[in-house]
Amino acid sequence: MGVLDHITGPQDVGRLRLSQLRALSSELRDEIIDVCSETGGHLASSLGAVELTVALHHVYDTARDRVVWDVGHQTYGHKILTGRRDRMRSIRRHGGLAGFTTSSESEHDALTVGHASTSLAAAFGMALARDARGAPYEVTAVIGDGALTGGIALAALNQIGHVKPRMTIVLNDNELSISENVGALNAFMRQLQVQPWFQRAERSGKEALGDLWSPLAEFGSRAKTAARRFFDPASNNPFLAMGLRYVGPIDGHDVEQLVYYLRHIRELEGPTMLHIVTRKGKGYDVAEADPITWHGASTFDRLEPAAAGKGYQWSDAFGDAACALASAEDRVWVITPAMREGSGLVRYSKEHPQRYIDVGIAEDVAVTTAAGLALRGEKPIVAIYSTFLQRGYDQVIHDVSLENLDVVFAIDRAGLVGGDGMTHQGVYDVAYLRAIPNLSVAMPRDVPQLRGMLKSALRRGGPVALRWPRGGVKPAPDQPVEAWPEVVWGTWERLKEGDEVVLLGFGPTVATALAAAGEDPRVGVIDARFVKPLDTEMLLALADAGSTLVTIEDNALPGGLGSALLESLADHGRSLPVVRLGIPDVHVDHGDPARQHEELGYGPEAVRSRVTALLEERERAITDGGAPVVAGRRSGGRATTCEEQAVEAHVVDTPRRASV
Ligand code: HTL
Ligand code: MG
Repeated sequence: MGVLDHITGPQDVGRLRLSQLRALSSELRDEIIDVCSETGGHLASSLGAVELTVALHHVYDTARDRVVWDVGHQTYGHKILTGRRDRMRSIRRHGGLAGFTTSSESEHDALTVGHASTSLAAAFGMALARDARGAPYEVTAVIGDGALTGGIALAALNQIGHVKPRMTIVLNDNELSISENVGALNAFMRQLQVQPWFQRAERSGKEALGDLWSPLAEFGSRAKTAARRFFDPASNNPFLAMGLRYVGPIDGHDVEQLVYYLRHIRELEGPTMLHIVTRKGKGYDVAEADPITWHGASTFDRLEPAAAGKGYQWSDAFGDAACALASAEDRVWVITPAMREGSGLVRYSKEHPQRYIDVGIAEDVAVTTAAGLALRGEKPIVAIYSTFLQRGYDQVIHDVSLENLDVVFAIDRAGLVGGDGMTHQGVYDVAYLRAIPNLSVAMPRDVPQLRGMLKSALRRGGPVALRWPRGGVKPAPDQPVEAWPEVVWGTWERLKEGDEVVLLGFGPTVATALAAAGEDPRVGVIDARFVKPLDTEMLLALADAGSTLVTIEDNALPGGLGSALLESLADHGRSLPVVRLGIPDVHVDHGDPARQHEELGYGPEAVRSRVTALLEERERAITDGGAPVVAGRRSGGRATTCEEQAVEAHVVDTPRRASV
């Protein structure tokens, strides 16, 4: 049995001798590789944080102290050490552990998280709460160099350096966000590492730190002097300038050294930043060699690892279309907030480097930069995930919509996203965008339509949000931009005749509708590709026909396509049975989207049985000479609205927190 086998919880890590920590780190690393090979997940970041994880659990009691991990994607080691080792193989899967820290999962998870850059403000708040109550616990935030590019992180630093609560900030610097990290701060951090001192330290570890490796009592002042000495001139260090005590950079893979620093910083008043340098993917050759590919791994063979090919994705279709549009029109730009790979922009970034900007994990900056470009006549596309555009909401309204600017939002990962779970679900954008004046919101059902919508959006101008899901799509043959058919703005498309029950799909749920309708002549299918502007003409024609409408959408029902229809019908004084299928008012956990669609009542099987029930109800109503059917209940008798089903299957139980 190794050291890891004796760890039943983090308290056991605290009891280990310093000399055992290295062995524990190496076993932990091995376990993470093993787990990820079976489950996939955030391998490279978790490997890079192994020694830090062990050191934090050696120094802190995470049941009492608060260790706030930013993003939470680097915490596989933390989960293994905090009583979840036997459930690791369920991570990111239906009913299993979450991929990020989640407070309902463990008392050792200080924050429910998944979006970047929140750790500093959250830890700052916790430190304020602690001090207000005179409570005896420590607060430590762990933030990556990528996450530090986010405005919320920088603004929190500004506060922390001003108020100066006692807290530790570990800056885990591996030079990478998902792709190469960007920005001036990043360049500054690179400068630090070419200091002769740092290179010596890398070579010979603690020896080079000679005078820093000093008795406890002297640590604070010595660290300050030492830090000053390393950087020339010291006042150039932005962290010092922001009012933090700064220590580093140190080797983040030397676990003993990490323990030493963390222990001594714990004794200091005020906020201290410990800057550690780590290697993403550390200890697993392929991941170290290509940490960008191995940032988020699919399952792999440990001994012969190969990154799994994904096939043609919606993101690729967008990236290819963006390349073509930028070649055809020299005012087209693409802006990404740190998601070059995920948004399908690797090729674009190489072909059009002059009109490609990665602004870092700063969605707000992405949107307002686009506004600036558009104000000067350029045609920017903001390529952004649905879940991350939430960070740029005010900017969409205040900076883009008010000016009615020519900005296209290319929204990826719209819908349920699978393993990333509730922090990353792309299900709110329809609701939050529909309310914004000037903005159009549409969703293509295939690649030709994606091309047509992008092209039409750029030609017609004004703000446009186009969205597509995570996952694969059938590629379309290459065609010059001129040959891409444009889309008549605000129109739907009738794909199948039938007017008793009419299914309205949106993007990928058009296929669901077609599958559910089958050959039944009573069931019609419409591609409701614009949720704004709505095709009112077609909608009113459906009202005239007295159809029962079923909207199917892979997004939140409140404020979604179905809601839009009902609002419009009400505004036109029409009343029609409308069944809204989609995601009710709950957070949906990680899992397999296809299975979740069925459970939530809008997968092909669920829709098919719903349609059968609706047709029967219509029949009964006609035989009984009754009023038109107001559907919303299954024929089984028990009221099973979407909300009730979802509450059964999907409620994420977030316990109320006790006072501490
Ligand atoms: N935008 C926001 C607001 N949150 C997240 N999580 C992302 C984008 C996507 N994202 C990640 S992990 C990550 C990004 C950009 C890179 C973070 O870099 P950092 O950590 O240096 O902080 P490292 O990966 O260990 O180097 C996820 O969605 C998981
Ligand atoms: Mg990083």
